[in-house]
Amino acid sequence: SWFTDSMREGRPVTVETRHCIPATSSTATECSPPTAATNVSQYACLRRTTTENHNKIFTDVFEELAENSEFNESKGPCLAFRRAASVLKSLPSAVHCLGAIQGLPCLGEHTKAVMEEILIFGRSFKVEEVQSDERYQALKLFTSVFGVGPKTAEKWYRRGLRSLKEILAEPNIQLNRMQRAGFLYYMDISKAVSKAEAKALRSIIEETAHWIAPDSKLALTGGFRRGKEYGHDVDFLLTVPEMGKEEGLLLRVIDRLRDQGILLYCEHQGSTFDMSKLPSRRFEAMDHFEKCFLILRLEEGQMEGDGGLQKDPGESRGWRAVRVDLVAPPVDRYAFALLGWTGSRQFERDLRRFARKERGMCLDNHALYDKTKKLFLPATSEEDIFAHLGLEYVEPWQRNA
Ligand code: DCT
Ligand code: MG
Repeated sequence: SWFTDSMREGRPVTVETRHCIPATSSTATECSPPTAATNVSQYACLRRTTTENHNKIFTDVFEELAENSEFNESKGPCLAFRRAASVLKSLPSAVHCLGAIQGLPCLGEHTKAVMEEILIFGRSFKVEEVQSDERYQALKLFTSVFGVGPKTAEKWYRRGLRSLKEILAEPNIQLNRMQRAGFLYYMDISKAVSKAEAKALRSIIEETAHWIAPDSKLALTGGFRRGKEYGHDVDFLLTVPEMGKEEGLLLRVIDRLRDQGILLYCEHQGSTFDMSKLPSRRFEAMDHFEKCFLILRLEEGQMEGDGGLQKDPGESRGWRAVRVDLVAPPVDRYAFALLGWTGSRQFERDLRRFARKERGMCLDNHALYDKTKKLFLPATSEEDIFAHLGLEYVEPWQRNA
């Protein structure tokens, strides 16, 4: 009520903070910036970002605004919101006043106005407007189905469809195989996957791979490698020490998973990787390695000690479905694939941008190319790649940008 009282009386409002010295002039915008703000880089690969996010109240809002911009195909604003969220995630403490973000990169007038709303009112009217928008709600719901991207979601929305039930009831809609699996396992795969579940899957797939190729290696990548407790899927890289021996391995692993009765869905993509076609001129969303997008059946009994399955209380069935991505790069591309698949997406974007803008190099999931020297830089570890880029090594758990 101190706030509403001061508003009524037209008095300026002080937002008390732990990290800023409240200015005597007492407005939300006028407290001194922490010294740390002055040396935060615009590149996520020059920042350390753990899973501990002290500014979730802002970053959640920015991520929703980014998603909305993406639905509206507003690329500029989308990137601006994503970058703002990423910078705030890297801060060592919570922002309590606008003064604290002075000098930080990637925070423009627009994003600052949103933050001011949150600081003063404890909520963002802008994001509430977005959340109550019928189109946003429908597109968010539709794209939450595995296999449904923004284009398909938009098409369904334009046909007047608003709920998943309506889509399933619409006779003229032809779902592809991936979308049918997405709907079939919707309740399970829209539930977060826990670290314990990821570890259980790791053991299962590793055992399967070893049975086929005893010298194969399975690496957990994606969010779990960055130390996240939960994810929307589980990402793995599968390799063998000898070049070329990876060919056909993934298909055999898939067959074996099917024999074990745990393969609920599989979309396999053969390798289209061709070193002679690199460096790629345009940015591609997907790399060219052999991979498969799976839905696996995880049994309660396969969970080791630390925790049961993530499912609704009262759910009696002893298994759940989990989304798994399995990628099989040739071993000489392993370091690049590992770096790329570890993410986060924002960290990867900024690594590539840094390489291009600051080093005249071209980085993707396959290779690092020096455009001045006109040569590919070899790497057997992630450390090698950071070294080529002249960057201090950033540990996976510091890449949650
Ligand atoms: N990636 C990639 N190419 C793709 C898809 C993903 O290089 N076509 C990278 C970017 C991040 C990483 O792989 C893992 O992708 P996600 O599983 O989507 O992200 P995540 O960080 O693991 O998030 P979540 O915890 O929600 O799975
Ligand atoms: Mg993932």
